[in-house]
Amino acid sequence: MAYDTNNVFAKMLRGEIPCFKLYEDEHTLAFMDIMPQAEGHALVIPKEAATTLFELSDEAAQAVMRTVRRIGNAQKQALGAEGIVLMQLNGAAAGQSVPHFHVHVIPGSIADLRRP
Ligand code: DGP
Repeated sequence: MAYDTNNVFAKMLRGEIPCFKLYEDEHTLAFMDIMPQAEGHALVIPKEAATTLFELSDEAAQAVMRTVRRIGNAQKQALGAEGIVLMQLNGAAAGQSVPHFHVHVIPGSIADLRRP
């Protein structure tokens, strides 16, 4: 699937729209989710233009998971979270709404997540 350069996370990476930034390095950006499922709900994205896991390079996947672990550790420290839920949707059929690869990093338990 062709990458849509006008998606909201691509605009964020270009600095065209603001976000509550938590962490940034050469390959990744982490920021607060605008529609949090729980307190501290964060998103981690690669800077690489990838729509889903299936377009993501191995290098970007590794960098994303390194940042996910960093954010999860920060959530444990800052919020006292005992559990961290990771969620990652691929394709509109899975419910993915923003077509730029992202990992949800959510403090708490799967049992507490808001369901549609
Ligand atoms: P998904 O359903 O996995 O594609 O989740 C997309 C998430 O992106 C959803 O939890 C809300 C979040 N989101 C959408 N637009 C924005 C935005 O403009 N800013 C931020 N911070 N998050 C957004």
